[in-house]
Amino acid sequence: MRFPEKFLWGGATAANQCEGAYNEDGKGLSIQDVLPKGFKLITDEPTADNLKLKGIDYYHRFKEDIRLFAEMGFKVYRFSIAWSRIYPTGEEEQPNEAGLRFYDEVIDECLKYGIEPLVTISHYETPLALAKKYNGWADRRLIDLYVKYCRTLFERYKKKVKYWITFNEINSIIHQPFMSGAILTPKEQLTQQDLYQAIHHELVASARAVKLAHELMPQAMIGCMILAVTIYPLTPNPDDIIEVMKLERNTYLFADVQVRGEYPAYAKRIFEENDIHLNITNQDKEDLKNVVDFVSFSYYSSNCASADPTKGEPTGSNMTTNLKRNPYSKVSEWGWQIDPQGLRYTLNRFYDRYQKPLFIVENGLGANDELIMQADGSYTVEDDYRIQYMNDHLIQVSEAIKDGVDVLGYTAWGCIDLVSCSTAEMKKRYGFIYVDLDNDGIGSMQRYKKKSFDWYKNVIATNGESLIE
Ligand code: BGP
Repeated sequence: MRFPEKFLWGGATAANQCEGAYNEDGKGLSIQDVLPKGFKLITDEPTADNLKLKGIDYYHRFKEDIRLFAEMGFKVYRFSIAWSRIYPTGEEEQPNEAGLRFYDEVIDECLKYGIEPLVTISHYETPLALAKKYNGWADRRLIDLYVKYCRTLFERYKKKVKYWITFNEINSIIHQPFMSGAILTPKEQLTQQDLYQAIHHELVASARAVKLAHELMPQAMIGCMILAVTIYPLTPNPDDIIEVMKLERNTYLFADVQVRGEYPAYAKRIFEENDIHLNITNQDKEDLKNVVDFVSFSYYSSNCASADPTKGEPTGSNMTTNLKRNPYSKVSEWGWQIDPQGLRYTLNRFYDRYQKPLFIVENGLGANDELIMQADGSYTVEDDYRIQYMNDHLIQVSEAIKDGVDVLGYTAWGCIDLVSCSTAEMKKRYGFIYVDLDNDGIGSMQRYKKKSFDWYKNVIATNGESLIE
């Protein structure tokens, strides 16, 4: 058996990339509603060219979508709750009942099919009002507002939701302070002091959410979520090895704090050398001791790094800094390097470091799909490239399991096509299900099963035995 009997197979989405209905039923604006082109903040009002305002109309079609997930045999479905549906500005006294009711329905729909909900509490969708009023996570007051929001969710869904994630890709704030941290100060002007103080606030907020979850839901499992920036040295030059070690710490720092309950030893040097003097209260230190139950992460690709910035060819990735191409890796249409073994490596590195259960909550191939008509008149996408990508990555997951790594599950990113995060376009598709909507926002929104739909269904039905080595 390649995978444990209870392995949680499934898929993942995020509210801001699929729901649409950006101003329905009392929802407030989120930072995503003003990001029509991806990361860059151009205006602070919603504009018609923002595909996320309509999304894939999941808000009105989630029943059909979850039925399709159930047809594939999903055991788990990861989705996020839009904070601004529950607290439109983040600061209301009472939560928005219509927002809570929507997620009641989503959760009930999952449970109807025996699908375990896995809820991301904050997936790049802080209420815009908190960005404008407080400069987002740069302000300590966000901690209490987030914990209040968590309490509302835990009290409402505690009988139905066992798996929770506090912040999506929490370490991405280093690269994208607005999208990840709702910090309006442009990245170029943001001091390391303010950035790391904001990071500290998020880490404390996450720990307090863990504490509260354990109090209110003793059966629950609550985890952190890390963007796995997997890096190899460009050459065996020891300078490159040390460079990789330093860059990895941009990622590990976040998991180290959330898993071990305190800042790692190397943080001291990072802070000293960057003139960072954090305001860490005694209460913060106590709060940080509430550590997560599992470590979840996204993995799409790996990169190389060199101590010499003139060496190697840059990858151009906007989620990482100064990374280089690996001559041994293939590249996706969007320039993301493809490295299935990197997933085995990443799983082992996390497990060696933490000995906590791991959850792969994002992985997949963003590609330009073509809908074609078959002989019987029905439509599909022949996405053999996606099948290959996932097959190869899942084989490496099974290798990691053989290595002894405890892997709770795997949720394929964008199991239904949705608006991309980094480029806010529709044509970068990840799904097993095609959605008829183009980059100009035109299309019927109709859903079609791709070839990978039946392929994944079979992988789940055979618990991974159908994968090809
Ligand atoms: C992660 C995000 C997701 C997602 C994915 C793919 O960083 O957590 O929200 O979209 O990346 O990225 P993209 O949509 O840019 O291809």
